[in-house]
Parts: sequence; structure tokens; C-alpha cells
Amino acid sequence: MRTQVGIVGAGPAGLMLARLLHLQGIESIIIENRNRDYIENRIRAGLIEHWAANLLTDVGVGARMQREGVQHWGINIGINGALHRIDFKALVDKRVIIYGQQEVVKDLVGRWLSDGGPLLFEVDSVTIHDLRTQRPKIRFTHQGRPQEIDCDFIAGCDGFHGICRPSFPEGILSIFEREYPFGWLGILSESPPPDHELIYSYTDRGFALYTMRSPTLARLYLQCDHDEEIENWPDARIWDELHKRLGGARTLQEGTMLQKGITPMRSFVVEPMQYGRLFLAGDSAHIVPPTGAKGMNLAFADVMMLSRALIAFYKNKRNEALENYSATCLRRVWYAQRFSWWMTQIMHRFPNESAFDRRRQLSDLDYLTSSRAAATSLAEQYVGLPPD
Ligand code: RFL
Ligand code: PHB
Repeated sequence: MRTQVGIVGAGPAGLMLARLLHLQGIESIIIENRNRDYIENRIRAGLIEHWAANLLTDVGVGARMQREGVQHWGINIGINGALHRIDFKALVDKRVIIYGQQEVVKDLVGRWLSDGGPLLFEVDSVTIHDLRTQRPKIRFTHQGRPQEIDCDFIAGCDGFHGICRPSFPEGILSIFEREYPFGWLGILSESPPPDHELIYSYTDRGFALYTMRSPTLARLYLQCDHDEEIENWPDARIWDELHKRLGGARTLQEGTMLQKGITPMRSFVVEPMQYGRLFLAGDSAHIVPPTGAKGMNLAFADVMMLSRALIAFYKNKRNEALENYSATCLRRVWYAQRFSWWMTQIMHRFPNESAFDRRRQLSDLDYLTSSRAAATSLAEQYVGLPPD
């Protein structure tokens, strides 16, 4: 097979990149190691930044998001049960949209396939070659047969556990990382969320987040130990803890749990995000803890930059944007890293924290919820800065 851009991974990054390139007449082939049903039903992110929601609409895959997604013009910060609203409309005049990542994936896959775009599911044994030449290659097996794609460029959109990042030769990548000594236990419940907007709740018992997928479907998270086993959390214990960490300002209705799981929390960045004609985008290059809701949005920002650089290459024969890809992305990546780390460290309890640390967190939250300047800073970062 032969294409202009070979894309490894059909997550938000790979699918959006293919769409952006297609709109400019640039060809790509996507390969994905899971099946369609799996990627369209994997429950992950739920929050889309202001500019990213506009992007989905601009590229023609936003119609269902506009119908079924819910616009949020603020969030609530709970401090031991007392709720304070951060008003995005008044502070920055922008909104975010709650719409599940798997729905975004369904919309992008549906559009790609109906346009006749090549997307091979359930590929195996993927390897990439000749990265420093003008004809890099992707090799894999598909339906038992060995295949090779001859490309001009390879986009490594294969997530944190993919093969593209490990294919950089030794000594090229610098890794910056932090593991947090806790995880999030997340559930999806057939019940209304306690508020129509999100509640980020700081409590003496640990952090909890009350979010949703729709007015009748709650997505609820609890801070738990990083090595916690889900078996230690029968439904009754989860509900009990969710009630306690919400405090008295709202009431929480219980419902049938459709899904529950534990996510570790980590900050991770590799530099650079490019080697020869291989470009990393999304989770393959960086991970943020979910407290700032930035992961999927960063994946979209990376591929916006990559598509612009590839368009400049194909349309204007210019290489500068490709050469600057890594530096351009990393500036935004580090803004999101800093924000996600900051949200994480003011909201959670840490195993070795001192009384000083607790007072400092409470003072940070007090400042955030009483100073317009502090609230504006959070709002600006939370709704997301548009890629420049
Ligand atoms: P993905 O979504 O992991 O997609 C990578 C795809 O590549 C495939 N793959 C391969 N394909 C071919 N060959 C190989 N060798 C391959 N290896 C892997 C995989 O099967 C997969 O389909 O990465 P991408 O596209 O970079 O997208 C990143 C986002 O998925 C991620 O950042 C977000 O889910 C993070 N995240 C959130 N982000 C937000 O913006 N807002 C949120 O509210 C938010 N909440 C969350 C989150 C992530 C969570 N978890 C479970 C990690 C909440 C949670 C709980
Ligand atoms: C979600 O709706 O799953 C969600 C929202 C905000 C976050 C993390 C997850 O910070």
C-alpha cells in the first residue's frame, strides 16, 4: 500500500488528523489494533474545550455533539461541603461541552468510513521503519497477512502504550514524569448527577468529582490509593464515600452502576515529539492526570499543528512548520501539564502531607474562590487556550 501520511492509532488524535488532512486533499491510511466496537465504546474523557468543540463543528463532525452534548458555562469547587461557582461566562465568555470521547470517536469513524477513508481494524505486530528517509514504512499483519504501507510521513497516534514512541532510537528522547500516590475510582451510574454542572470536591476524606454524560447519566470519581483493588470497593462503599465527599450542599441519587474501574494518575512528557519523518501526537507523547480534563483536548491541539505543518509542506513546499512541530506543541503541552499538576495538587490528599501542606491547599482554594483574578486564571486555562 502507498499513502501520503500513515496514521498508527484510531483514537481522537489519529481520527481527527485524518479528517483535517482529508479536507485539504491529503491522503492517509489509519491502522488500529483493536476492533471498531471496542474503540467506539471505551469510556474515557468527557469534557471538550471551547475551541475544540468549535473545531469538531468546523470539520463537519459536530452535529450530534451540538444536539446531545451539554454546554457548561461554569464549574463548582467544593471545599469540605461548601460550594463555590466559577462563572466562565462572566469571566472569559467561553463554555466547555460535556460529550463522551467514545461519541466523538463514533462520529469521526462514521464520517471517515462513509467518505471511503481506509481504516484497518485489528492489525497486529505493527513496526515502523526507515524513519530518517523520505519513504518511511509501516509493517503489520492484517487478517493473517503481512502488509506494508509506504508513506511520506508517519503519525504516531497510538496512545501511551503504543509502539511509535518506543521506536525512537536510544538516546533521542528525554522523559519528564511524575507519578501520583493515588488513583481515581470512576463509575458510570444510571442516575442524575447532583448538579447540572461539575463539582470538584476537596474534602478531608479525599477528592471526589461529580460529572455526567447526560442529565440522567452520572460519571462519578473518588480519589483512592494508587494500588487499590476494585474488589475492595463494593457498590455500597462507593455510594457511602460519594455521599460523604459531596457534603450537604447537594443530594446524590443512587442508580445502577453500568461501569466501574480504577485509573492511575500520572504526568508524562517526552521531548522531542519528532524523529525524522515520525511525528508523535496525543497520549503517545504526553499524559496528564485527568483533574484538568486536558488529555483529549491536547491530542486535538497536536494534530491541528501537525495538519497545518503537513499542509504547508504539500501545498507550499515549506518545511519550517514540520521542523518546529515539536517546539510548537511542547509549549502548549507544558501549559496543560502545569495546569493539570496544579489542579491535582490543590485538590487531593497526599500520604505524606504535613499540617502546613493542608493549610496551604485550603488557602489556595480560598484564594481561588474569592479572587476574581485567580478565578479568571482558572477559567482561562480550563476552557482551553486556542492553538495559536
Ligand atoms: P488513545 O485514545 O489512547 O488512542 C490510541 C489508539 O491507538 C491504538 N493503538 C494502536 N493501533 C495500532 N497499532 C498499535 N501498535 C497500537 N497501539 C495502540 C489504541 O487501541 C487506540 O485506539 O490516544 P489519543 O488519540 O492520543 O487520545 C488521547 C485521549 O484518549 C486521552 O488523552 C483522554 O482520554 C484523557 N482523558 C480526558 N481527556 C480530556 O480531554 N477530557 C477529559 O475529561 C478526560 N477525562 C481521560 C479522562 C482519561 C481517562 N482515562 C481512562 C485514562 C478520564 C479518564 C478516566
Ligand atoms: C469526565 O466527565 O469524565 C471528566 C470531566 C472533567 C475531568 C475529568 C473527567 O476533569
